[in-house]
Amino acid sequence: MNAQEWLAHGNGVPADVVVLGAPISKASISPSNAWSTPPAVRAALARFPTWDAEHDTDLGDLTVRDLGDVEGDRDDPDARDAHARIQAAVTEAARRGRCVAVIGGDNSLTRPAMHGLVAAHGGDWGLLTLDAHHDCRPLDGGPRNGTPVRELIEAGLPGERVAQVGIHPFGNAREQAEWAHARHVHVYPVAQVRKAGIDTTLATALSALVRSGASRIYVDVDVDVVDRAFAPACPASMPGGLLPAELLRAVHTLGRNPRVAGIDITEVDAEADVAGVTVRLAAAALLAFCSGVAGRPKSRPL
Ligand SMILES: [Mn+2]
Repeated sequence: MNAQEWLAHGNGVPADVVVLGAPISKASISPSNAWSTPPAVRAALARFPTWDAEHDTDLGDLTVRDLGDVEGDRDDPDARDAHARIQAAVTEAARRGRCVAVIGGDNSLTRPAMHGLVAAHGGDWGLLTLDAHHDCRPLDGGPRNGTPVRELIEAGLPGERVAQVGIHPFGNAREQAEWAHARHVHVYPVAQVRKAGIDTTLATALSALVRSGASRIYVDVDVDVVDRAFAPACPASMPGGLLPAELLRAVHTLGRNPRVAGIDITEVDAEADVAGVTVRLAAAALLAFCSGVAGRPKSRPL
């Protein structure tokens, strides 16, 4: 059984991981066909086995459920209606399983997806982003793929319950960095990952969120956090980003963390990919997260 078959045939109730596609790209600041990515990621899973040798884990032991794709925004003037559909679908998905994994789609889906989880579970949430950007742009143009973190904070998420790993030195206007800093967002630039290592950086970021009161954590993976050489299908990826191995290690660690109840993988435009490099990385990230979930300490609730 390959990973594509594993995902297609999974029907666990409740599932350990519920997968949902969010094919949207109308809110993208740069031209993007990220709507095309969820089916491309599912197809790329056929390239992978379910066996994770590094962690001695077979994903076949994990119950998974693919709910398919939410209706996207291709036929709509903007992403607003699709955002509402994504939020409702994530709330429904959260009732069917322990972790929800949303495959985008552009990064604007992070606000409705996280709100969908908060609506399902309540509690004190934190947000951890793996992203080259703060995504704290002003909201005068409405929700875009550069605004979800600002939207979430302005809707009530305390800034100190946001941790951003992999911020790129040339990824943001000064105003956005200052906006995040003024709200006490925990920022871990890519240089810090390079110096301290991804494990230490992630442990520091997670403990900052917990110290700030987060009992549940939502993870936003914007694949443009990865170096453009390895993420050519992301409109805003740049040279000098994280390495694929660092991203995969990070999402595995996050999957293992019992506080993590949701993840999204965003910003890949499958139509702009080169040799399947980025889509296959997104597929690998989904599998690494699932392998982490499978490795959660058994004595603690998922
Ligand atoms: Mn982003």
